[in-house]
Amino acid sequence: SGKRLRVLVDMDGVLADFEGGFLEKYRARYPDEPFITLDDRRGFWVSAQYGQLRSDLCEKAMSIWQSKDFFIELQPLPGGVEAVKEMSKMENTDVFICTSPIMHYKHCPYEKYAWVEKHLGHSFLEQVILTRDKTLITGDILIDDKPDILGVEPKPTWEHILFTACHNKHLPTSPSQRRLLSWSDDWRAVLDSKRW
Ligand code: DGP
Repeated sequence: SGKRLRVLVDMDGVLADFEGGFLEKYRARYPDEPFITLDDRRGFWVSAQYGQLRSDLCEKAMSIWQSKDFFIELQPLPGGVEAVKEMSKMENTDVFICTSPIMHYKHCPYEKYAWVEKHLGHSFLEQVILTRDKTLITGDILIDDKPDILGVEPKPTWEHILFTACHNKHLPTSPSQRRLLSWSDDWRAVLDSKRW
């Protein structure tokens, strides 16, 4: 009862397999260059870790997600599309996909909309929020794999639920930080904990 619950769901690393798609295309394009297995990924920024491996690999990494068809061809992560469809049908629940496009804008924003249309349907385009600053968006919950979500608003309205990914699974979680280990984890309980 009372007001509606507003859930913000990140796209890359939560609904779409950015890390898996990146590694596959990086290895196909640069078969003779070293790479970082998903098990060895540390830190949110892929290009930073590749740059530490060898400085010129930073740009090579960036060339992958700046390429046409990178974002549209990302595979859905297990259970994500189903979970979003289910929560959007729940009573008193509004779901938005809240995603930050890369600044190389030639393909990414278009392909993010196309991905949502392909996997969630045309009408779900109403629920897409593209923003580089998620602190400006009001909501009760933000499900996101980025450990530090910062912006101009010092006190965002949402509670950040850290979605486990290869790059954040080893991070010690502060006692106040809640996690979703995957879409098999109890996301319904997380939503229910915020209802009133
Ligand atoms: P979001 O998951 O909504 O916070 O969006 C972050 C985007 O940045 C997502 O498309 C993944 C991408 N990304 C990952 N690593 C790097 C990186 O090293 N550099 C840049 N520019 N983007 C990255």
